[in-house]
Amino acid sequence: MNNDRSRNFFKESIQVIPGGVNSPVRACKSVGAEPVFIDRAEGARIIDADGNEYIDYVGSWGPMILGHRHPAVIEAVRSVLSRGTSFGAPTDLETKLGNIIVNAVPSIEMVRMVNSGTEATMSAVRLARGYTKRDTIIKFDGCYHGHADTLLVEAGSGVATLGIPGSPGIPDSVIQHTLSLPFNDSECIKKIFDEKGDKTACVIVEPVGGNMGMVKPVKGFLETLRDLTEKAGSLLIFDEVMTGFRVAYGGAQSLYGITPDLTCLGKIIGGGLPVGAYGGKKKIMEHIAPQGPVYQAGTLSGNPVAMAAGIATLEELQKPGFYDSLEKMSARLATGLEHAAKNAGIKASAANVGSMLGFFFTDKKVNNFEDAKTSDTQMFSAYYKKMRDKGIYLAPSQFEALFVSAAHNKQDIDTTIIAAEEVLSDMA
Ligand code: KE4
Repeated sequence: MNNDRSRNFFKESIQVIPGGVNSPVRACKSVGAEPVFIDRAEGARIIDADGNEYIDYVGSWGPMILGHRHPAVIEAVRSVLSRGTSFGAPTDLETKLGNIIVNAVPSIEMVRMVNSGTEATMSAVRLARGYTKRDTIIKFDGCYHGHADTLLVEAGSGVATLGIPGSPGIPDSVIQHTLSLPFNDSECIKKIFDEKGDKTACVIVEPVGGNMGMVKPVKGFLETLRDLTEKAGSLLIFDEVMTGFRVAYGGAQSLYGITPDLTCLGKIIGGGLPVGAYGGKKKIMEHIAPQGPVYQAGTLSGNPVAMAAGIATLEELQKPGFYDSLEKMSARLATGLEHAAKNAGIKASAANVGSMLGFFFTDKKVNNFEDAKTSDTQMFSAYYKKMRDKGIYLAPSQFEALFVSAAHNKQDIDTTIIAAEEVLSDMA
């Protein structure tokens, strides 16, 4: 595969951008590869600067659930562009997207738009602390909630990929109130709540782990979080930046029947443009400025072009049968990958929740970050590079999820499975 143009672009970008990328995991450092620079994308495919075409399972890390350049999204963006790009004043598009979200997500009665998932979780935690007047926050090892100081502790995603403990530049005084516990360990958090429940502002959790690879909640775990926080007067925050509108139209909370106090969203609700959001019960959200005293602001929050892309995307998701066919395609892929590994005699497991998939190079049942870290990351690196050479574009990290879009068809899935069979038997 010729990557000359990408290689030259990378030589240039590393002169002016740290690591040559604007988000660390894109540098493909942990898999010992160089990034390909993308020229364009269409449907389930992306095409790089050298004209190489790939079936895309990154989907811009989640937003592209419809596939790239969906006509409805492109048309909606074009229509707004004919009237302007940003006004710094309210537009009815923000109310329209807000209403779609309120009607879709069980826990959300009121919602604030921001520009990223990081802003959403950072603001939700500040709101929880302001509302409860408590300082302690609890997260889970391997869960990643963006790069706000208070949450960059034992995080997943790029932090796990690069194997860095957290980050320099965050004073102990800032994270002294942040506890990170093992995901899926109900006994552990029960003990912590016995000691600290009445000091805990919130528990923030990815209801399906997506930043340590894909890790499902074990039976009773989410229910325990709901029960403990309810009794202690703490808030339960579901970080659905990845799972929101991904695993179901109402997100993981609708799938598992748990109603959190606050929900963070991002990715899909922007349809590929920068949008995050946080929302929840009116009595909590009314504490947000200018209605209440908890401050949060943003120059481009609710940007009309981004709102239009989000509205067009969510309206497509409302179409009957959308999630059923996505689930079928995703399950087909997960089963195919698992069989490919088994037939090659390679220790690996695959699973999906809706169109969010995980593929671990370990035969251990993966219920938490420690389990995930038993995966053979060397095997993953070889797999990543060989699959990319066969035109399959995967996330360049064992600690990320894969995403299937509505644009992926049976042929794409079967091509991917065949590529995996060839690569894995070659690696065995
Ligand atoms: P952003 O600030 O990147 O929009 O969202 C942060 C975030 C918050 N919560 C969850 C559950 C997330 O998955 C994310 C961001 N996800 C990563 C990939 N797993 C974004 C990709 C990247 O960092 O480049």
